[in-house]
Amino acid sequence: IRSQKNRDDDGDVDGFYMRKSVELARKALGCTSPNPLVGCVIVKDGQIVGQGFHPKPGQPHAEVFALRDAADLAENATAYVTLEPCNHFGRTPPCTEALIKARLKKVVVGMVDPNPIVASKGLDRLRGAGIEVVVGVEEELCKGLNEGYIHHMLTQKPLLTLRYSLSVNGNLLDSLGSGVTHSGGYYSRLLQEYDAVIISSSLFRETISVDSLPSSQEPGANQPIRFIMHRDSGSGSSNQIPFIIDNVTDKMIIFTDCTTTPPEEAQKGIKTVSVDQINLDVILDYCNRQGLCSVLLDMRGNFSEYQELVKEGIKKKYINKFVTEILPLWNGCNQYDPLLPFKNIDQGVKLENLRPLASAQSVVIEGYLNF
Ligand code: AOF
Ligand code: ZN
Repeated sequence: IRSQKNRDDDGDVDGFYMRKSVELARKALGCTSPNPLVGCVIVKDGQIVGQGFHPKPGQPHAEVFALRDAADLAENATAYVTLEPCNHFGRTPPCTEALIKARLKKVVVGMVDPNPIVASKGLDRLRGAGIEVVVGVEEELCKGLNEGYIHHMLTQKPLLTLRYSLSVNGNLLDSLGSGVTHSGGYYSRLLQEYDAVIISSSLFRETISVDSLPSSQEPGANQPIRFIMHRDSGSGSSNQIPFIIDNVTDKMIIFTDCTTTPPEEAQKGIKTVSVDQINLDVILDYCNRQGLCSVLLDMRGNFSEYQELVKEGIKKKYINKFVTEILPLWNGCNQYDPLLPFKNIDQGVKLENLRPLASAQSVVIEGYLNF
């Protein structure tokens, strides 16, 4: 009776506990970068006796929290971990040694760690110590936890996602409206997952305040760094950033191609990066130097503001993921310019692994490119 309580109806015991571990891992959503989200449960005689997740860099790994929770009950138990246990001394000691010391009988792993200093060495170490190891349980779910981390580990580049919202008649929306940005909504949860978000300064009128920046509404959310691109208007009248900034936040950086940056007092402590030309090479290079694993290109308002970045992103294969949100709105004829007309369907760039999601507010299509 006891063991039946902790399994799905179809008897998929390993899948059941791995999904529990994924749920635990998600508790630290937005807090672990550049480290991955990792969850772990320890199961003995059909009962969960220990649980843990990795809360943030520098803190112990998921397995360590779960082992502490299980204490002596870990002996002869099975551990379910969403990511291969590490076998190296980083900021924390190796989890493999902790699992061996606690005398686990079996370790079930969601996915191999793409980190080259781990990459199956953790599995080998456990097997070498006589522990039974199973790999690849709920692998897709576990990979979905850490798209940015995996992509960054394998390519040394951040995952770049292009996001935008359309009316049903194919017009790009500028403001999303509170019906879409609310807590628990797709946009709010998406923002929480990214290390940085790129937007154009044209989104703001005269003042940028912390409140007007893209922000996740999830309770206690760790906000992404906001990259604001500000292009020289070319009018020649001013070469300064023409907006006032209220409420300084360290989670905001202005990229500008204005020939002169404003005096320091006008910047009000906001970090400004002056570049010859605003492009993805510059932005992604900056991300790499900061160790950022994921960036959201949040395309809103006037498509022409983003056109060059999108063109560059597709041509140089920098854009890895598309998130297209369609709102149940028809915006009246001639009010907005539609996106560029699609002339030849065979010449389109094809997305893969499509994931359609629907809610009462919108329909979202996630798809991958160069991933
Ligand atoms: C695990 N469980 O919960 C995490 C793992 O600097 P450190 O010591 O935190 O090491 C970071 C690396 O450890 C990270 O890149 C990844 O390979 C692994 N993270 N491993 O078994 C965890 N967070
Ligand atoms: Zn570890």
